[in-house]
Amino acid sequence: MDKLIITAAICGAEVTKDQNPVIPYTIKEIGIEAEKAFLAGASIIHLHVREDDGTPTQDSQRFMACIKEIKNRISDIIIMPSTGGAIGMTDQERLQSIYIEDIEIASLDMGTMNFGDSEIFINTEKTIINFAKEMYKRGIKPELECFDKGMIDTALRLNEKGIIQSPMHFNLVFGVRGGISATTRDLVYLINTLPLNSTYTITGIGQYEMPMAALSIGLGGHVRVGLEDNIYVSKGILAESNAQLVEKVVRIANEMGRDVASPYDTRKILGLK
Ligand code: KMH
Ligand code: ZN
Repeated sequence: MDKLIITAAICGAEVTKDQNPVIPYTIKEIGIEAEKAFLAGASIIHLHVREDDGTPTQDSQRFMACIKEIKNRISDIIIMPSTGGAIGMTDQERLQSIYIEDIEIASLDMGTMNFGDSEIFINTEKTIINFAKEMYKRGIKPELECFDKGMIDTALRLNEKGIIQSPMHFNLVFGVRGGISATTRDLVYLINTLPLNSTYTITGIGQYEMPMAALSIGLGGHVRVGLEDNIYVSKGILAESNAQLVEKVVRIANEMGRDVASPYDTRKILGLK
């Protein structure tokens, strides 16, 4: 098995300090959370950024400032900007996060879905193709965000057309209301539909974060955790930091005999430039 890549989704676009006061908003808070997550064992930071008041933004300047802050603290960490942004943002707005030098990998959302009780996360095929082409042009590997089986099928179809290149790297997300459920049955089902030469990371939302992580560690997949997906460290207890969630994954991996990947290992496993 490859070493375990741990991605920390430290900020997100939806969660707020009202829900958990340690959600980072400012450039400095984002830098500190990223550094602590790295020291705990994360090699990738999945990055959303905010204005100081918590408003989500895809502004290139703000992304650049946050990336600089993180890289000043840990020079070799891998930063994966979100191109999903927040619900309701335009495509043009969302793409700003990759109009920056030296981005190695970015998220690419593979379909439209209900997102929670009243929102729709819109990713038409035209949008996906446009984003994929832009990433290809810039030498950025897409992490294919799939919240359901049909989104994997879209990735496979665009791969056949040469719009998304092999080997593909997937993030399979379980437990968003509107997406696939967070069950062992569905996790095994989705993994079995992936091309053999692809890599995947698993994200479980809310209470499903650690159970899905443990399954992925055992099966040879990779893991994403962080406050974007889950604000609790255990039932009813708010996480004190992203690092606390990463530490939990490292403990599970240690118990299961899986080594954790450094940024160097991660670049090799994912074939990043
Ligand atoms: N904020 C969600 C609507 C991504 O980063 O690419 C979308 C999201 C996915 O977080
Ligand atoms: Zn995200």
